Amino acid sequence: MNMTFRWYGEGNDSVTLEQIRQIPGVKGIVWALHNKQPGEVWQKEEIAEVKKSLDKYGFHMDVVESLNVHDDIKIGLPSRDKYIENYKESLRNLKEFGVKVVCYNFMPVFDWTRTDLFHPLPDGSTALYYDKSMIKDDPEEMAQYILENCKGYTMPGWEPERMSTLKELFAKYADVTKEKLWANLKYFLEAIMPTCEECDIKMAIHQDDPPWDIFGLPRLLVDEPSIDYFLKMVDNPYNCLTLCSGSLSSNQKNNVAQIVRKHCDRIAFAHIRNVKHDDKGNFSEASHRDCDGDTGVLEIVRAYHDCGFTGYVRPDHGRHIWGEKCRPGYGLYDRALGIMYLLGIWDTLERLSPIGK
Ligand code: DNO
Repeated sequence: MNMTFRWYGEGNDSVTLEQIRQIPGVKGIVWALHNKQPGEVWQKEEIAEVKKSLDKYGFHMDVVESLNVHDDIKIGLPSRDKYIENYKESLRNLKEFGVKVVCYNFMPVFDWTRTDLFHPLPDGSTALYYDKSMIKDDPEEMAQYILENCKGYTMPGWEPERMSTLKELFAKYADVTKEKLWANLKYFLEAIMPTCEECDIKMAIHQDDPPWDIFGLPRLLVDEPSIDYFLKMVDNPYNCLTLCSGSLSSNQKNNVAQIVRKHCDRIAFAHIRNVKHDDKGNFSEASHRDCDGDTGVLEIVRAYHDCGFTGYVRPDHGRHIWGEKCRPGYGLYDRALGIMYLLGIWDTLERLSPIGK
């Protein structure tokens, strides 16, 4: 596995590249141009700036998370073709810098959603938390609540400017049924696949988080059957997954290790994290240690190893521990502990049965 770490960029992250370099085993930085709006072309000079900062520390920049998809593409408006052309141009520019995998999602309106970004845990740390009962409320109320309780941080897709246009966004999505959303995703992927082949860049879709409809908006990639459908819908080796163990495990019926075994050749990027459920169907994020949550981290890592996985991996959301002030889920300490845990399992499996030997 090729271990990576997500970093939000110079001046935009409490974690520094110096610090990341001291986490054993990290080869590359998962990055993005976070100031760009969906639909804008990522210019070569902007990408070159990131490359310069990563080169200083010897990190690769093979994985982008995320090159976001414009709402008009998801909604299927005539203007989508223009945004698809822009997307292709960004891919061509990324290719110049050796980018191999582009993570993205196809969630309407919101990206991932939590109701509490700093939920206290019994050990005195805090973590991201999802309380089902709060989501039934009006999305505007929810957005307001999140903005007031996020301590100045935002989840991607929940930016205050975007939230101020929530009513219009919902109106635009009013006719987008699940079937239409699938068709729009197919249209988008079929349009960009030739560019991906030409650039040797894999598109790696992230599952919907949480993996069920929210606020009446359809969600597509939620379980094994929908993943099967997606991969068949555009059956091309460049149409891949970012398999997110935590997102899928928010639904306890999902068996992530089984999905890994079934589709390993189409997983370009693995997000590994742990969630813990309570009996009301709410969940909190937990340490990466298998027994601290319900995701089945050990079985998942074992499945990747059995499949001889050589793709990119990153630890996903960590708790906020040791008083760290950081982006929700994206501090240094708990993700670094996560890496050591994942590599501990991996190295043991490798010792017992080396991949390729
Ligand atoms: C959450 C992340 C997501 C992910 C996007 C991919 O922490 O995994 O925000 O980056 O959904 O487009």
